[in-house]
Amino acid sequence: MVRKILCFSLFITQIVFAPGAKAQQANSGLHQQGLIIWDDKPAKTWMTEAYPIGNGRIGGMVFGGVAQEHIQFNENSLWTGDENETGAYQAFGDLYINFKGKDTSQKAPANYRRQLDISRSVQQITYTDDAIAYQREYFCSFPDKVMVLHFTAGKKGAYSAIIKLKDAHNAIATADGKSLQIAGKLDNGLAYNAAIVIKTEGGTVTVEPDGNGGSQLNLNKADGFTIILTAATDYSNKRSQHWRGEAPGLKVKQALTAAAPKTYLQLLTTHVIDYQALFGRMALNLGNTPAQQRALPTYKRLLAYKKDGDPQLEALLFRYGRYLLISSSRKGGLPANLQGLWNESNNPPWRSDYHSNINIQMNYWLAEPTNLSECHIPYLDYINSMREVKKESTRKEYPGVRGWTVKTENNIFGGSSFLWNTPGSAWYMQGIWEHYAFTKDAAYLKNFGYPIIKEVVEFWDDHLKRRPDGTLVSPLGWSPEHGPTEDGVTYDQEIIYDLFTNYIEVADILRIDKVYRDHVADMREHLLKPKIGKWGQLQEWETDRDDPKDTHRHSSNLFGLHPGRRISTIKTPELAQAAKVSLSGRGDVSTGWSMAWKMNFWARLQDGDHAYKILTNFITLVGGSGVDYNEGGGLYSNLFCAHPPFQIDGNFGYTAGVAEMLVQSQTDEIQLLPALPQKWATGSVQGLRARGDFEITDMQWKDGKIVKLSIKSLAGGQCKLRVPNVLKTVAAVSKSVGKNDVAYSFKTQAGKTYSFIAGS
Ligand code: FUC
Repeated sequence: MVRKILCFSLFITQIVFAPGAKAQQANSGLHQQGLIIWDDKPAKTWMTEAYPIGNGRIGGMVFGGVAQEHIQFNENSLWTGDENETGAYQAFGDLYINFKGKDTSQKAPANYRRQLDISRSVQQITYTDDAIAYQREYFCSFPDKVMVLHFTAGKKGAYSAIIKLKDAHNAIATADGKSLQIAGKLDNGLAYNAAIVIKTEGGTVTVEPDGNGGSQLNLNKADGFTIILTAATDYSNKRSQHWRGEAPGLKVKQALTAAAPKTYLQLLTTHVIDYQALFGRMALNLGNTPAQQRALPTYKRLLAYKKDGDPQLEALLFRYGRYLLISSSRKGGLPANLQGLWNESNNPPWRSDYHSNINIQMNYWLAEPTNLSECHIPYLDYINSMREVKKESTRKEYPGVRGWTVKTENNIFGGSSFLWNTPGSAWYMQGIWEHYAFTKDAAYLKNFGYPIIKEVVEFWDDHLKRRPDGTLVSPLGWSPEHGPTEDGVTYDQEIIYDLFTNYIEVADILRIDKVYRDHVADMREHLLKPKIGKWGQLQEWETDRDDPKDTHRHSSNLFGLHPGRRISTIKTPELAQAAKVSLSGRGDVSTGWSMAWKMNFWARLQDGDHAYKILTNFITLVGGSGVDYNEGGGLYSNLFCAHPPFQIDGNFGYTAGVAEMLVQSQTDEIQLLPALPQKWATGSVQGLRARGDFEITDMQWKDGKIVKLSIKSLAGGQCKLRVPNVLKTVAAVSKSVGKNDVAYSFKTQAGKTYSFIAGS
């Protein structure tokens, strides 16, 4: 399913521990490339200031205090609930390192620096205290299955601390040699276990009581130390095993036994190589920010953005979405939830769950276009793992139907709550289709994708209501999350249209089920079609009742424009125009994910300047408590998207939106620079992917015109391009020059790269 793709190698070299001038130089290099988020003080709040690290399964939020280091950590299968109760994603625990003799009210020293280097997925903290230079370096390793925290100092014996491991439920920490462990069971019987081991240079470590019936570690006069943390539960994504697998204590022990003998540098190198194999596949340049502004702490940079703009911050935020996906969604694990995998509460907003009416889908819009196909797999596996339990719950709600669908709120055991979101599973199928559309992996499509798509089609085959004139409507739907419940809601109709389209294409590609394929094509033909209403809008309901003043955050009636592919400015200009009218009515300011979706809509409407306007609204520092969503969305100083509160879909949707502004391929052609805003008149991108298994290995543009272009065809086949200006090439191409753009079509061979330059 997964192949190796060209890797733009970045910086494997170790940076932060280079002393003085060298470290500054290295940091300025990263600033120049837009690869650093940083702050000049420790984090006070989890949601808005702490920085995330993660390996797709274990995640940490780092506070970086001088007197006390606090790392709140998670493991993404720690859930309450079961097949019936939704439950909630849980916090796992906290690691505290209380440095002795420091005043906790102490201000950060003047040269304090806390930074997240997203080129290597490493967090670094440096400061000088009492004339001693301190350095910390943290990361979460996917290959080694551990979080690693490394402390060094400019003076021998500088570190004395009390180290505590705190369970977020009620287990006490027990000690075993130089390690601490927490182990327990949630009410649903899910067993969990986390442990740390400490390795020291010089000094001593002793175990002592923590005053709460458990143990803590007492570190004395170490020159430096490394803590290795890991966590696990006995969750398995197999219903046939009642959602339970290997004991977590065993998994924890195995990971620690394997990681502990390795040197810090070995662990770091393995991690950076693994991470960069994904992150390094893409590069983006949208213009330069003056060096002084670029070097500001991120929260100040966000403030300066409103006045001075900052193209490198815009590109950094694009990269950050990729960083967050790699950190929260890795092959073999669970998909990114509403908060990715970072969660400090046992009662988090919306359970930090999997919402099926926009949120989990939006989490994955960036996966294929931004060259992270492997990170898409957890979502697809999740869908697969839910099938059997969803079939049962669907049959209870809709007796006699085949297939399955979902409610809005979902956990990891198939349990769900809130209302039925009947097109939810059909929307999931778009993810299953897209993975094929981008990779052309026919074995995946046949063995994995097709059976799932078919059963969801069968659900609609049984559930759709046939009117006397033959029109098919989805019964009693609800346009999220407002309006009446009634037949033929546009949200439902358009998602079903998309599902049927995907099914028909899959059956054609695999040359199977011809009779059923024709039946589905006939059903698609009879679906109630989108309508244009009295103010020129794309109707949200069959009845023309849309309110032009409705600024609701959901724009579900526009699904056919994005992420669907029925509506396009080229093929269906009237519907595209109606979508534009509706979208304009919704306004430009909203909650985080809503604005991210609007960037994507405007990009699909080929209006780069409007997409950019939304993008600038999205880049707004949200202050206050950061939880009141009537205040509008934006970003916190850690660049987490503020719904508010923190919700990660906006980060992912932003990255997808930028990709959509530069390359689109949802129709049968690849459009380059379809929605380039004037502000990005000159720039370059490497590594975006297009449907048909093409990679835009290099695209450079100047004054809105492409000057250099290389496209790699990984699967062969016809390549159809639509570009803003005439190009020169040595390949045999057919060309047609239009009013606003030029279309090219040429045959490609698998593995070959095709290059173009501006010309006539
Ligand atoms: C949907 C949205 C809310 C929020 C929640 C998690 O219900 O309407 O805005 O994002 O999901």
